[in-house]
Amino acid sequence: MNGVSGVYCPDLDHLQLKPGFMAKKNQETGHTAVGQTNGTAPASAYDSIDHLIDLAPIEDNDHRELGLSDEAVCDMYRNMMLQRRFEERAAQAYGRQRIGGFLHLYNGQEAISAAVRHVLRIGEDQVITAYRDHGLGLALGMTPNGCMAELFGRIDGYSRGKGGSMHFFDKKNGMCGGHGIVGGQIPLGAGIAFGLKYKGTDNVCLAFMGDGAAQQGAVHEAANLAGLYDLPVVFIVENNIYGMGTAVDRSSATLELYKRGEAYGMHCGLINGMDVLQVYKQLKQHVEWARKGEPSFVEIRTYRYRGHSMSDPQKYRTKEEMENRQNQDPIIRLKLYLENKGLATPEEIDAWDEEINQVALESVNFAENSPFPPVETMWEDVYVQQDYPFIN
Ligand SMILES: Cc1ncc(C[n+]2csc(CCOP(=O)(O)OP(=O)(O)O)c2C)c(N)n1
Ligand SMILES: [Mg+2]
Repeated sequence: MNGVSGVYCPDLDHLQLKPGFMAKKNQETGHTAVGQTNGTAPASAYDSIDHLIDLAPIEDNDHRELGLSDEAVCDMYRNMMLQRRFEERAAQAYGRQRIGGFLHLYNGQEAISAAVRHVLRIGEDQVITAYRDHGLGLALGMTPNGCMAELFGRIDGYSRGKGGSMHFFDKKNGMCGGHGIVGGQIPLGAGIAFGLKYKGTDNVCLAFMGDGAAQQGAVHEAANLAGLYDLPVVFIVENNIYGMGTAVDRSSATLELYKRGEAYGMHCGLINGMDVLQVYKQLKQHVEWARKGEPSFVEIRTYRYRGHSMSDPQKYRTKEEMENRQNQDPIIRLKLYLENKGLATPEEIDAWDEEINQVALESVNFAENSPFPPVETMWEDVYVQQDYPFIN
């Protein structure tokens, strides 16, 4: 038993799993327990993470050469900022106990969703993700008010307050959730892609998962079928290095997760998720392939600034590691780009920031003033099919 209360985490070192690999990793990281979520951070974790998980190269991109208008790149900035401020307000509201259940924040990963916003045909293409879903929802066009009301469990939320943080859905903008079972959304994503192809469209599905989810068996079954049936899908691993408190070098036999697509006859891609233009550039190519029925398996290396959820004491990583990643913040990076290219002055950007701050604040007011759904509606919206045999 290690220090995690109530959780049995055996020390596996003596089993000599993969002698040349695990033993070395353990030496480097000082980790002693699988699923370590408590205790002190290993002294060398900072070095080992940076050494093991390189964020991948960033090119010297120019948005116009990538086919993005000035307005589009300014929109990317504003949308990333909206995601950041919205979640900061959500975290505060959680602290005031206005939000119940889990709350998993996306802070640090916003460049991915902001790029998706400009790569997709929103409303026609489909997106499915796990429980860390606020950023993608806001990027696809879900309103901050409707999202915050959903977090508060209020009737004006997207699922009338019955879905909560982990289950953001919005049919109009192609947001297919919001799923709490790790990896469970990936076969669903393959199914959505199958449907898009079956209907004869050239729309695509982006199916997101975490680095932890990438180890799930169902992911591989779905990937195999996608390769076999030439499905219009891009599987995207948002590798933020941790699955709860377990670093990816402790959960994955190999660290180049994107190469898994090779086994299923797909395009593979590795993307630096701290630069929105880089994400846009590479993701656009994968989406174009998907429209032609050529699926991809993509790994986007990123970092989450907050704990796994609000109750995570984050003892598994060091301050230095965090600071090093935050120094590469995608919002600050794009802000500098906008200024350097003369797309916006610092004063204009400050004015946007202030406006966005107000929008996020207003969403909290909106949610506070929205009623809870009536108890009688508890069993409504459970099944779509009205004559489903188990309803009564
Ligand atoms: C099937 C299943 N197993 C375990 C859990 C508990 N759990 C919730 S989140 C999580 C970690 C997933 O990490 P990752 O896929 O990297 O996503 P991230 O939280 O980093 O975005 C685990 C193990 C779960 N929800 N579902
Ligand atoms: Mg992760």
